[in-house]
This record gives sequence, structure tokens and C-alpha cells, in this order.
Amino acid sequence: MPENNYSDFTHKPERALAISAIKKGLDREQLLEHIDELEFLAETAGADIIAKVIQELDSINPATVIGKGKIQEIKQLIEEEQITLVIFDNDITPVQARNLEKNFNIKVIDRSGLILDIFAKHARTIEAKTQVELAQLEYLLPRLTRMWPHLSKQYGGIGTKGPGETQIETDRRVIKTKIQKLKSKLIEIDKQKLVQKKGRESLPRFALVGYTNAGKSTLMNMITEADVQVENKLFATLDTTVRTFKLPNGNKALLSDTVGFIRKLPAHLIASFRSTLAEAKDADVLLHIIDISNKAYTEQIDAVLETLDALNIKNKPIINVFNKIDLLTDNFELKNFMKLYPDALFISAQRGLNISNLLRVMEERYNQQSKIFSIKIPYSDLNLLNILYSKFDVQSRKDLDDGIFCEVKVINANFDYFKNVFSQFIIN
Ligand SMILES: Nc1nc2c(ncn2[C@@H]2O[C@H](COP(=O)(O)OP(=O)(O)OP(=O)(O)O)[C@@H](O)[C@H]2O)c(=O)[nH]1
Ligand SMILES: [Mg+2]
Repeated sequence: MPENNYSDFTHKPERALAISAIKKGLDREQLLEHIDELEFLAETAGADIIAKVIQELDSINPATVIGKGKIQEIKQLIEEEQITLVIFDNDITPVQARNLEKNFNIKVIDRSGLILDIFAKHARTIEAKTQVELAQLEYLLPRLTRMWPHLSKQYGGIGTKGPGETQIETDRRVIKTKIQKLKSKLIEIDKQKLVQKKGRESLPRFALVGYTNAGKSTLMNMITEADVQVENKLFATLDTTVRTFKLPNGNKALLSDTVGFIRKLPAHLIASFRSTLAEAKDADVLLHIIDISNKAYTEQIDAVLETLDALNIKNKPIINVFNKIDLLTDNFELKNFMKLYPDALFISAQRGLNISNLLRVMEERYNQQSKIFSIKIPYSDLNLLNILYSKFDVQSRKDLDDGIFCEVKVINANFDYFKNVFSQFIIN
């Protein structure tokens, strides 16, 4: 079986056509933003968008998405412009892709396929590579039949005849076994990460989250003097970096930078990148980095919140950080944003604007967080009960035979003090 034929285009510049087929009456401005984003994704993957087609439809054709007339029109455009790849902004089914490829005689992929390619291209660590491979195989499985035989002439390695159904069944079985192996490998990697994480537990943890290209890695580098790769490309970061830095009070803390989110992140990728995406789960406070210069910033905010929700990490304390304020045209614009988002911070990670203020807010928000501790004070240490009641928020109490059991709410700022005094008596 040839390797990743559907993603071959990442290795040579392609002339691509972008299509967005939508039902009539949808918001046109939003549609244009989506197709701009598709163009940015294509560029990142190494393809030039030569032409863009927006097709408003009464209904989506189940076999080919668009109608016969449009197919002919596009065929002509493909010939005239020597286009080698068609990219749909819509999700298309394997059957639709196969039918369209038969018509156009070139490769047809959708947004998910494109994102998958970018991930494959940018994966560096074993974990990221394994996660991408898993997502690719899951994506490939239902599409296996369309690789053969109608495209066999274009793909060198396949041979002229094209395998029959038996061959496809064998390939399917091989892929399914491989998928299982990759899943087990990821579980192993996860276990190793747990071991590495030990010892870091007591430091305050902050995590950068946000839409891809918002400036998370730039801010990471600014705050922690790390050298995470920064690029004007989508999904420049696919792995997680954790670094220490100092809060204004001089205490050490941890900051993590990880993969960015995007509207409609493909399900296969969410599933296989779950552990990397959920890196923010361990954080005490999240920093949501928003690109203030992007016209679609509100949609991007929503996409990030939806992804956090899908990963079950929406309820963490979040500081909204609007980045790239240096790109705003005037102060008036910034003031308007500040009115709209009174609790947010406004920075430029690149120019280092307002970073000390951000660090101050990070410290404040961390200190406001609290945890509930269960403790049992033996009757021989009853003097500690006074300290407990005078300094902390006792939420429940049970007088047992061998001591007094309490649940105590402690704000992070008082953690060290609490732990020093009650260390022997903390149950959890
Ligand atoms: N003008 C300006 N550009 C910025 C600023 N911060 C980041 N950038 C640029 O925005 C682009 C993306 O920055 P990254 O830090 O790679 O963004 P990211 O959020 O880590 O992106 P992914 O890793 O792809 O999710 C780069 O070209 C940066 O130079 C800023 O404050 N102002
Ligand atoms: Mg990054």
C-alpha cells in the first residue's frame, strides 16, 4: 500500500482551487472569512490557492455536493488554470470525494484532510507523530476504496491494475491492527508523562490556550525565555512545552504552551490529540490568548470555548488576553475593546507591551483560587482547632472517636501556611 497518497501534495507546491458550497442565505461575511482561513491553511500546507469558488445551493447534492453544471464549469477552470488539487471548506463524505475525483480527475480533499496534512507536516516528537498517524489512519479507513483504482494512474506506486476487493479487505485489517498498536503506544507515552510530571506538582500552573496563530508561543517565549518556534503559520506548535518563570512575588511557577485550536477541529484529531489538547487540564489558571487583529476574533473565541468544553476544562479560571494590540490602528479602537471586555488584558507579546501587568493579574488570579482539604485533628492536638477556625474557612465538621474530621477551604495564597501547620493531619 502506498503511504499517505492523499497527503502527497504537502511535498510539492500545488495549484489549488478552494470551494465553499453552502446553503442559500448564510452570512456572507462569515463565509468569506472561512474561505480566507481555508486559504491560510492551504498556504501552510504548501499549496497556492489559484481560484476560489463560492457556491450557494438550495440543497447539497448527496452524491457530488455541487450540481452538474457547476462541475462542468469547475472542470474547465481546472484545465485552464492547470489546477492539481480541489479543497472543500465543507466536510465531504468519502463517497462524494470519490465521485468528484472521477469527474475532475484530480485529488479532492476537505478542510479536515487539509488540517490533518498540516499536523503531519509539523509533528516533531514521537507523541505528536503517533497521534497524527493514528488520526490519519482513522481518516483513511473509510476512504480506502477511493484510492483504487480510478486514481491509480496518477499515483506511481500503485501499479496499473489496482487491487480487488480482497486486497482492500486485507489493507483494512492491517490498518485496524495498526490503529490498535498506535492507541496502546499513546497510552504508554501518557504513563511516562505522568512519571515526568511528578515533582512539579506543588508549583502554580498556568496554561496558554487559544486559536491557532494567536501568539501563544510568542508569549511563552517572552515570559519564560524559552525558544519555542514562532511562525506565521497555522499549527506551528503541536507539542507541549512547559517552562518555569517567576511571578511578581518572586515565587516560581509553570507555564505550558501547546497546540492551538481551530473552528471545527476534525474529530479524529481531537480524539488522538486528546492528551496533548487536554494539557491545560492540570493548570490552576488558563490564559486564553486572542488575536485582537483578526476580524473573526469573536468566532475564534467561541471555537476555543467549545473545544475547552469538549475537553471538559471549561470551568477553570480563565484570564482573557487580547494579543497583538500593536496592530490596532489607533488608541480609540483599543479603548472600545477595553469597554467591551473590562476584565481582559491587552498586550503585545511580540513588543513586550503590558506583560508585567499580565503577570500581576496571573498572580492575583492564582492566589484567589482555592482547594478543599480534608483533615483529621486528633484530640491530643486540639489547640490546632483554634488556628483552623480563626484563619481558615471550615466547611464541615464531624467529631469522631479518634479525632475531629473537617473539610477546609484554603485559598492558594495560604497553601504553604496551611500545609506547614497541618501537614501531618491532611487526609487529601
Ligand atoms: N504584530 C504582532 N504579531 C504577533 C504578536 N504575537 C505574535 N505575533 C505573530 O503571530 C504569528 C503567530 O505567533 P505564534 O506565537 O506562533 O502563535 P501560536 O498561537 O503559538 O500559534 P500555533 O502554535 O500555530 O497555534 C507569528 O508570526 C508571530 O510573530 C504581537 O503581539 N504582535
Ligand atoms: Mg505555537
